[in-house]
Amino acid sequence: MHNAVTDHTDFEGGSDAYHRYSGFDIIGDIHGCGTTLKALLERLGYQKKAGIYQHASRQALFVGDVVDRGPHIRQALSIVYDMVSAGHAQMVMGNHEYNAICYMTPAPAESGHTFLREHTPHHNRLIAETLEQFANHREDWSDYLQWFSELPLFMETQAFRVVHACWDSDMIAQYRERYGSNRISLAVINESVQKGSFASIVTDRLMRGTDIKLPDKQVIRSRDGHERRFFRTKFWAKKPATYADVVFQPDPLPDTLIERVLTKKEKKRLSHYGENERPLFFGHYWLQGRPMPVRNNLACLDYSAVKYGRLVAYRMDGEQQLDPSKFVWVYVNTPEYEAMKSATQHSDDFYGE
Ligand SMILES: [Mn+2]
Repeated sequence: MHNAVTDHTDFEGGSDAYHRYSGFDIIGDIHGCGTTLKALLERLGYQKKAGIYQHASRQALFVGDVVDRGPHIRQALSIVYDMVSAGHAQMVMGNHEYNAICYMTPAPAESGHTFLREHTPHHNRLIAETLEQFANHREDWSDYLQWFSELPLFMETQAFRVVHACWDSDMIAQYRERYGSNRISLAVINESVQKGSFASIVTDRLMRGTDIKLPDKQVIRSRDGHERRFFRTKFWAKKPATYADVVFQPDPLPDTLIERVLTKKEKKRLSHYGENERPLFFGHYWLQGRPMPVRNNLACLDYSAVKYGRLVAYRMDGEQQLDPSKFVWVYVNTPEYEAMKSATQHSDDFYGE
């Protein structure tokens, strides 16, 4: 049997991947939802053999952001890491893995900083659960950091592409030319903390996407209480004219801004992924509701698992028009719902006797 994936020879994850696998399951942001990850892998037909989840004919591709926020970060990391090590999965870096390295790495003495990512109250809060859960597993944590520091930033086959937040063809071409690889490295990370450097621009674009600064020093407060001076934007809008044409985030813009006309300078900040390009899979954007393609060739797989949303996968077999029926997901229930469910089950058992 031939299909678009198995026929191609330029898979960046290693030349044997396309021979061994007839399809790929691309999985969204996990953020420490380790139990839900197990449930999703099982639903996708992966089985644990010799302690490692695997599928006879498919490979899992993770879009990054395995760490931070959730209750089972170590479990999630160990599942993903073991799968990647054994060749049953690959992963691109998310901004949370990148932040973790920078947070943990001492800054050069002459920089005037202590760490590559400053330990501000906001940054401390974002990584708190990860550090807490690794408090008694420091060696494991430093092994994972070492692994993060060499992850791919982007991946492509001739049939599809994967990146954490935004595919920018020009920047990716430049990245390959400059660093000769699709992977990050400590050298790139050290360069990336220097404002204005190519490494800082490209890591920010690929792992955080594009955004626009709110005019007149305005601030919006997001649902989780953060004050934001920027809003996240689409990287696929065709000839956008107003803020409404580009906004892409769970928090709506205030009515006073939504119809605001984009300036030339703001348009320059945007990026454009064409309608005829091969399908692209990404995470990052905290979507809600029923998973579906953003467009025929675009699928965001982040459906806010750690905020009691869904952990989502897309089963990719090389099709060039994404199929809404190929999303698979597992709900993350609130503790209250779980308690209610087990109470119901208990009474069912009781009446069944
Ligand atoms: Mn994320």
